Amino acid sequence: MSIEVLHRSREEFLAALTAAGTDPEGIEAVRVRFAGRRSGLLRDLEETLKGLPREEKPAYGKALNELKRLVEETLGAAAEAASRAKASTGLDVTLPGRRPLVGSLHPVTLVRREIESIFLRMGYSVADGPEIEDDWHNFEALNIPPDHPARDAQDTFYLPSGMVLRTHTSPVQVHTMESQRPPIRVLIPGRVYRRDSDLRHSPMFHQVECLVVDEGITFGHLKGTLEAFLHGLFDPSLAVRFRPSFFPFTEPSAEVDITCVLCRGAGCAMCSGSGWIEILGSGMVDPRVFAACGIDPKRYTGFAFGLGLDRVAVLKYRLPDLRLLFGGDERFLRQFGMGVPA
Ligand code: 2NL
Repeated sequence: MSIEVLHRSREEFLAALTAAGTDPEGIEAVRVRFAGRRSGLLRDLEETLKGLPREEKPAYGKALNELKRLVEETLGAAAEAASRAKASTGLDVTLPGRRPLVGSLHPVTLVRREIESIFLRMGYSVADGPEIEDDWHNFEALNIPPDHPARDAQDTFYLPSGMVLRTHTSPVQVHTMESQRPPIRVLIPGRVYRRDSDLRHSPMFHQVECLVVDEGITFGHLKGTLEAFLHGLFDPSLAVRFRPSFFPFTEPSAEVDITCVLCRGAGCAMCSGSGWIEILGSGMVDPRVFAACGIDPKRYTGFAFGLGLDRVAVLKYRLPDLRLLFGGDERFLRQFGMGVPA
């Protein structure tokens, strides 16, 4: 009768251990249940031994010792198997290595670097500045009065502090003129922000502006610089055309067109059939801007121009949609490699 209990305990133990598999916590639970010092089943069975009639003790004691040995050895083996299984999880040293992902440069970065390289060769320096500006640097110093439409809340992101997200990179030129004496030859690329979002506009876009200040700078210097720049950026056979225009910070001002890079002047959808593409705005720095920045307008003249990098990327890489530049789609981006043709 008591021997029967030992047999049943043995079966129960083996079943429980099989169910635990190689789970270390499951195996530990089985150990506590059967071999635990305080309340394990083996301890209870030993108590039973003490109370048995003398003639039953030898057979029961022998069977109990065998059961103890079995429990001890099987638990040890199971624990060892579990730790081996854990150590080998997920490691197969014969698998081939994984190819590292190689990034690519964003088309706007490629265009920015190309423009920087053209101007660095011409002796310019490259500067940058904060994207959050005060009213003075973004507007007032640039001869944009408080009632000017460019300051309208429709165009400008105002922060609760009264500061603005810069709407152009010009504030960096203002900082440059405030802190440096001419001659100044500086190129300023950066992110700019406007409350504008549709097919052709993104609320954040990229601009490059250029500023030259010295004695005796003329509109001829501006024309020569822009032709050299645009021929270098696109191609030397392009025609460059100047149209009179207006900006609050330059006088005189000119918008600059190039031969349409898609149809080469024949007329297409990109240039609305005109054969020309507007590429930048430019002009001679207004004397009022010099005065605001602490530069003597009687002694110095200068030119400035600005263009959108995103638009240059659309033209150079023949992109069907400006928004491709802001979507972060890897299938689009990886086509640009490191700027080196495959
Ligand atoms: C455009 C027009 C332009 C400037 C930017 C400038 C900066 C200072 C003084 C005078 Cl500090 N001018 N910048 C001048 C003319 C045009 O940009 O259409 N940009 C996309």
